Amino acid sequence: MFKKVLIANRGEIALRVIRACHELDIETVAVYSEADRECLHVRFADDDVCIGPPPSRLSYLRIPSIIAAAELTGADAIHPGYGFLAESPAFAETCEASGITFIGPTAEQIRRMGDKATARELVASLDIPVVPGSDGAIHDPDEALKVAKDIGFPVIIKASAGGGGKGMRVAQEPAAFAQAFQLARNEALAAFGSADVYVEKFLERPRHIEIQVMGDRHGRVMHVCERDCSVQRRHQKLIEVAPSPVVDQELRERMGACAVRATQHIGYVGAGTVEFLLDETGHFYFMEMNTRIQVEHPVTEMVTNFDLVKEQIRVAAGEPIMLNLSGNRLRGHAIECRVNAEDPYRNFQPSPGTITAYHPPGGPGVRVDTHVYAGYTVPPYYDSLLAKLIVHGNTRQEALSRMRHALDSFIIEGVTTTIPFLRRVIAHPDFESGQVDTKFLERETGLFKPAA
Ligand code: MV4
Repeated sequence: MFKKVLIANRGEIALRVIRACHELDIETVAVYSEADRECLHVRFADDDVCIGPPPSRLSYLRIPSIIAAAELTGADAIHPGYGFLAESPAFAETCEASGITFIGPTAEQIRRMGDKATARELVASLDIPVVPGSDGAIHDPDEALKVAKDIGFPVIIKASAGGGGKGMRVAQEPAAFAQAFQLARNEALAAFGSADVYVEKFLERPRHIEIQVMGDRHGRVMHVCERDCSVQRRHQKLIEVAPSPVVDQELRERMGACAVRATQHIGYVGAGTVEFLLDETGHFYFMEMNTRIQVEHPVTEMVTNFDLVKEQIRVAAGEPIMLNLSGNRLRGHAIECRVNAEDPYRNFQPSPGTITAYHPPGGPGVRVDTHVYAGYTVPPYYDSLLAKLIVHGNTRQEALSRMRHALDSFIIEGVTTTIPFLRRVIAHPDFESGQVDTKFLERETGLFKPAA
């Protein structure tokens, strides 16, 4: 097992990883920017190194500084968390070249799934359903239009290097195609340095269902239940649940088997997520694979009792995976709300500042993953996640009720938060009944205006 793990991240996920390491009797190293001196990850780690000025490209994204910090402190492994360098093949490669274990998949595995057009082709070759569309990236606008007419409108044009909604355009009809195609290519080039795009049939009201997977160095891959992340705003997830209210055991096993097949095919090691779109008729389609631990991993932990971060560390050290859903029945329902320092009634504008009062909710089935405390100043440089509020209940009704009351008793003063907005979404009849798709928040424009 590792002796000392460096956490190349900040915020709640850095604390989450430190906790897992300490439970495994592994020492920890925090890295921090000049804006993060007062952060709890610095306090809780056994060792810490300042890696540069506040902007992340000069600190949390600077590979040489992080490698130097690991060498200086004698860390034998690095956990990247999510965001920052978590899906950087160059970082994974540099760690390995420096004799430090990257806690995650290999650079090659990150690369193969990072290109969405080739990932799509790869899984299609394994008989995993993909939305009808082009074979790989497509460069010529006339050829692309021909493909679009073949699959039928509306179509969606997506950046191969994309993800998170950038470089994506919908064309409702042939007349709108040429312009949408050009816009998607321009945006892809600007955002990712590659103009490669591919074309798919556009599904009007899909749900976003993702399967958590874990692979070990012995060639075994397990799936660990789905999450339903259909409540999103501009490709930012706001609320995630496990299990999905619309996925039964039969569908779970079919989606899980597909996720495992894709993951196993590339010899994947570590935690990963295979994302699917699920349409109104119950058909599912591979969308992309994320090669990291995700923000919403706690909902899976709550319904399975598996510690996904500990397992990531164990498999990186060469141990066989322990978690195996078959036999371990899912218990109850979990819901996560992401609480951000943002003003939902001003277009989710970030609201950095000092937290003057803080009291988290508690009680049975309530978990708060956070790095904030009274007196903490939320810096303007990073994403505005303050806390993840996760509840568990024996039934979905119990989980919903717990979430409502937990949100009501979550006190954060001094910065504007999304708590009142989350309360309204949770109370919405369509959320309560589980009738949400990826267009839910777009339709419910009333939620974005302050309550009368
Ligand atoms: C789609 C789609 C409909 N049809 N693909 C959005 C993010 C990117 N990863 C893929 N996305 C979508 N792909 C087809 N063929 C709708 C979306 C989409 C979406 C997906 C999941 C969650 C929220 C979303 C919001 C808008 C669009």
